[in-house]
Amino acid sequence: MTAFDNFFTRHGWYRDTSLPNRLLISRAVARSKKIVLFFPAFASTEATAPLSLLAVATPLLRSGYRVTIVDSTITPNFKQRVLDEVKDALCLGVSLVTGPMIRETVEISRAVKAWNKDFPVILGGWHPSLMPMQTLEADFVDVVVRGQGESTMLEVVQHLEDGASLQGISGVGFKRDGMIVFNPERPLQPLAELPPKAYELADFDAYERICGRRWAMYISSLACPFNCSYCTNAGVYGRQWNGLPPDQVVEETVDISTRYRLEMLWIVDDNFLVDIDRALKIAEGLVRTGVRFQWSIQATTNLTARLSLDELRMFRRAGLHQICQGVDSASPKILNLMNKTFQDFDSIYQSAERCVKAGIRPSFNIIFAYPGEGDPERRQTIDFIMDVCRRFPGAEFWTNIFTPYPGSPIMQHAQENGIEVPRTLEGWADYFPRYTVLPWLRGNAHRRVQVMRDYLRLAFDRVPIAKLDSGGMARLLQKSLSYPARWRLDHDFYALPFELSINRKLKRYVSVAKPTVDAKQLEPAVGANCP
Ligand code: B12
Ligand code: SF4
Repeated sequence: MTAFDNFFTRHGWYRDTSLPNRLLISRAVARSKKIVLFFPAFASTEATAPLSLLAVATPLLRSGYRVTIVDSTITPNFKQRVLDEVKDALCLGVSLVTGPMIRETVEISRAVKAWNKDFPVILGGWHPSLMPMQTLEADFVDVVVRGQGESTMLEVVQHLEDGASLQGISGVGFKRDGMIVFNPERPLQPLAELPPKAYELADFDAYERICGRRWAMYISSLACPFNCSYCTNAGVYGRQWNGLPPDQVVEETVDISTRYRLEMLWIVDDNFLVDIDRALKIAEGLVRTGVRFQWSIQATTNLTARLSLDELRMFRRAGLHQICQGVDSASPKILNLMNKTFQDFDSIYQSAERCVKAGIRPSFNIIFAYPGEGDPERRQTIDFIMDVCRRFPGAEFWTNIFTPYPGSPIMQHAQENGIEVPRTLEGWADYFPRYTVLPWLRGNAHRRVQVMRDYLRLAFDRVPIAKLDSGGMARLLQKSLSYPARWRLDHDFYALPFELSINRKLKRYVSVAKPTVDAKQLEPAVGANCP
């Protein structure tokens, strides 16, 4: 999005397009009380109910609408299902982030439009929020909702039902008489003012069949006070952190986990530990209830390191089993470029040591090939990973190749450095960290980093959310491959990677429950947003 787009979509404006001159809300569309929400597959086995749609659903349900969620991950014939469901519905809402989810968004929206070109298709979530103009330019999209969707979607639906214009609904972009119209942004609502998520709509049995584990996402706070240069969060949620009161978190998490018999909750807050007193009260409250379920959080290393060993042990007693933390690089130069100066190496080591001692798994994220990272900086990071994993067995690292997202501070710089920015909504479908080839990391250099990442996966254990059962023998063989993998990483030697082909063969014996709609078997993306 250009600065121009940004300004005008923020304050509201009109733009003439060469779109066919038609009213968005055709009188031909049934005035139904039924809303269909679609969640496209996100190429991961970490299947659970989409929190975004559960959030959007509550105000609709409370206002008397019926909501049907079709999640492609648990619905093999999802296209037909959506087409059947929309027949007597008022509109279709789709939630998506930048990347592969766009593929099915386009497929479904086009199919719906082929059935009835006047049927309203509404897109919401991170990608439409960050690229509202380009998203709305797609001929199969009628409305984009920017930012929080609870109140906006309800208002959109009410206006559609009444056949009224969407003019005046903040946070909405839409088409009218061949024009793209953006209303002003909707001010952010603190989480405490938002209604609880409609977990009752989730088919947890179906998710469990795919993932092998019964779990859900929960959100207890919004935003993050930091501003890492690769992060999109400030672009949508600002930097004004706000959280739910501890009692509410305890009550809701206990209720959800018992009601739906959940084994685990992933608390998706950007930075759960911003208010340490609140976090401690949540843990104390959970200990007091005596209800046991596992939970994991995302937090920065500097905040994790502020917790003493005793406090971490208390968190463990409360069920906390994993803290995802974005280390991102072990090069001070790169951390500086990432605007991550709040993180120092002492705190990373302290966090790893205390978490492991307390029985909490420290999960660290790494980003390779950030602009400015050369071989020496990458080597520093590998050495650091090896050191932490050897000194603190149980610590784990998840790596990605840098992918600049629209709305992040680094995006402009990345473009100047030759990153090709897709020009259409569909163009963003292949924009994905696992495939990313950067202008400064192509060909052999790119292959080398991918092989190195494969060896890192082999060298040290990691625990994904999805249950992967490799069987005793395969596990033993995989374990034995970890030693040559470590040797290679220590010596920076990746030629003739025969261990990787053995491992790939072994993986054939691993029974992975996977979404039938996901054609590519990809590494599970746990802790995608570890700060
Ligand atoms: C959980 C999560 C995941 C899970 C998703 C699991 C699932 N079943 O949904 C998993 C692990 C799969 C995942 C994967 C990835 N993720 Co992710 N993930 C998140 C996380 C941490 C929480 C999302 C969430 O549920 N929030 C709570 C809900 C309530 O809020 P929400 O999603 O913002 O929804 C609200 C609004 O957006 C809006 N809305 C959303 N949908 C809709 C739909 C309609 C119709 C309407 C009206 C409104 C609306 O209303 C909602 C309520 O207010 C966010 C970070 C964050 N702070 O949100 C990153 C985040 C969404 N992920 C991100 C990324 C980059 C990824 C990955 C590419 C990471 C990777 N390394 O592979 C992959 C991509 C997946 C794919 N294949 O496309 C980015 C997205 C950036 C972008 N431009 O789109 C985020 C923002 C992290 C970040 N800061 O960079 N992720
Ligand atoms: S990457 Fe994490 S720590 Fe950095 S700004 Fe984003 S959410 Fe905050």
